Amino acid sequence: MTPQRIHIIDSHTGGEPTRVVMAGGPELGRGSMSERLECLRRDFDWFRSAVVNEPRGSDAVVGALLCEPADLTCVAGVIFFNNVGYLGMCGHGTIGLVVTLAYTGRIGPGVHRIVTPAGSVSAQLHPSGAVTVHNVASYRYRAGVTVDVPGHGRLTGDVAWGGNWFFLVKEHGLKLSLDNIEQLTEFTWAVRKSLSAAGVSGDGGAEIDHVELFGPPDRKDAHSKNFVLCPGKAYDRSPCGTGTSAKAACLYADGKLRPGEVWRQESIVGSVFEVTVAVDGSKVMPSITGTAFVTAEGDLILQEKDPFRLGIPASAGSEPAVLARH
Ligand code: PYC
Repeated sequence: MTPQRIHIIDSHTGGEPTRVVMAGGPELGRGSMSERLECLRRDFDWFRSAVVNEPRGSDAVVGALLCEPADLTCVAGVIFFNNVGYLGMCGHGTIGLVVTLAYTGRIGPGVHRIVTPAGSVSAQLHPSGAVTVHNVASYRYRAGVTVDVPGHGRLTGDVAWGGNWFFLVKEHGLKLSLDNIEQLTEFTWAVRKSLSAAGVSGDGGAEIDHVELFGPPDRKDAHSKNFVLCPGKAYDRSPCGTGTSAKAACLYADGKLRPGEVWRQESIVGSVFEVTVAVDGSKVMPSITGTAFVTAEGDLILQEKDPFRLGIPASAGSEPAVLARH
């Protein structure tokens, strides 16, 4: 029996991996990106698990399924996914996608439109290789929300949208460093569960599935350092594009970031994204700049007899992939 092959290109953006599926993905039809995402979730969730979960991937990998865009002004459509589910938008993943498309010769320096389930974004590939993503409209939804976190006490933060929902915390008493990842992960996971238990949500009851802690930077050229917990309990190695957008929306709302001013956000591994905002009514339009590098190109191979061909579900709780014949 011929094994199934999925052609992929891997990259990292500020340390955070992206795996772009170039060919071999399921047929999702020609609807909107939200409709195609629903089709992927409903009928082909095994594909998500096979691409990003162990033994081929890891909890940190974000997958990016390249789709033919319905809107021909866009260079690509993309659906982002991770170890437990799907992301409306992904900043580091968009930077990785642009660098990947440039690596294949499909695009060159200039501005390119990309359509995602959260809306269209444009990305500028600079001659230097850096990429600026003009992200979706971002805003602070609630300021100064206090929750009880069992074992940790009361904690106050902001709820903001940057393409995903975030709870952003400045006062937490934890050291933001790589040798403290375990404690940071357990703490932010407890925060996420407490938000859910207390009924604290994003607009329209949306689940807050990212938690972001801030502290002083280690780098002299940065304004702040962060730790970002992603939905599947992995931490973002990059400063998180959507998280930095949510941060910029809060800074703007507090009068601490003016349109056009640069904020440099350092990640837990020491990489940096720059963000500026333009204002659109009560929301901001963030532009995130970062760099990515291609790390691998090849085929994933799904052999019929391999009991783990559809991946090992992440411990943070995705459904076991359906072992369908495909
Ligand atoms: O860069 O937006 C981002 C992101 C979301 C989850 C992981 N990275």
